[in-house]
Amino acid sequence: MENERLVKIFEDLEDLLQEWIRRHGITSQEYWAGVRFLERTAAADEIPLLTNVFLEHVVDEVGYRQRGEEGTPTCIEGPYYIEGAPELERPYVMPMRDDEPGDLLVFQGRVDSSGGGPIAGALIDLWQADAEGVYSNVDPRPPEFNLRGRFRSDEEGRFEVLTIVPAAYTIPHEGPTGELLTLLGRHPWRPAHLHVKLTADGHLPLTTQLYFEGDEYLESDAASAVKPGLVTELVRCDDEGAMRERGLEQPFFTLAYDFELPKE
Ligand code: MBD
Ligand code: FE
Repeated sequence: MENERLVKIFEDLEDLLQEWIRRHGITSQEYWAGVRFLERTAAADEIPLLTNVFLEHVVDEVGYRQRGEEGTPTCIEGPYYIEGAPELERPYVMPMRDDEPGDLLVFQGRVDSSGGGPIAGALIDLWQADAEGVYSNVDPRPPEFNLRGRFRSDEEGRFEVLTIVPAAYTIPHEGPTGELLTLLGRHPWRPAHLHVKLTADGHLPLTTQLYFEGDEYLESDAASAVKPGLVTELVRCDDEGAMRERGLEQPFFTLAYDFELPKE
C-alpha cells in the first residue's frame, strides 16, 4: 500500500522533471551544473536547509488544510529542531549564558483546546536563534541546547517563560543555498522568530513559529513562511514594579500568545 503511493508520486515527479527539461531545453552543461550543485549542497550538510527554504512552506500549507485549517496556524519546522531539549523547572527560564546578549523576553500565554477549555500539562518545546541570529547545536559557538527548552502549561493551561528576543536571521549564505538565493536576486534573511512544537494528550500536535510586528522581513521571508495569524506584538516594559516582581534588573519585552490545538 505504502509502496503504491511511493510509485505513484515518484513517477509523477519523474514526469514533471522530464517535461521541465524539455520545456527549457536544459543543456548537458546546465544538467551537470545542477548535479554538482546538489553534490555541494549535500557535502555542506545543506539538504535540509535548501529543501526547507524552497519547499517546506508548501508542505505546511497542505498539512494545515488536511487538519481542517483548525486551531493555531501551523508553520514550517525549519532545519534546526533538535529532539531532547532540557526539561525546565518552574519558574521557566530558557537555558542561556550568564552574559547572553539581547533583550529579555517574557513569553506568556495559554494553551486551549479547539473544543473549548484550557489544556493543562501541554508540552511546549521552544527553540530559537540568539540575539546574533545563531542556533545552538548548529553553530559551535553557543553551548549545547542554548535557547532550547521544554516546559508545560499549568492547571489553567497557562505558561510563562523567560528568554531573550531573537534576532532577524540570515540563513547561512556562505554555502550553496545562499549562493543560489544570490543568483536568484533574493536576500537570505528570515524575520526574527520563535519556533515551537506543542503536544497534548487527545490533540493534534502543532509545529509553528511566531514573528514580531514591525520586522522588516515579514513581507520577504527567504523561506516564505510568515502567516498573518502568527505575527505578534512585542511590548516593552520598563516599569520598576514589574521588573522587581520578576527579579529582573533591566527593562524587558513581553509577548502574549494563546495557542489552540485541534482535538485528535
Ligand atoms: C531557519 O531558522 C529557519 O527557521 C528556516 C525555515 C530556514 C532556515 C533557518
Ligand atoms: Fe528558525
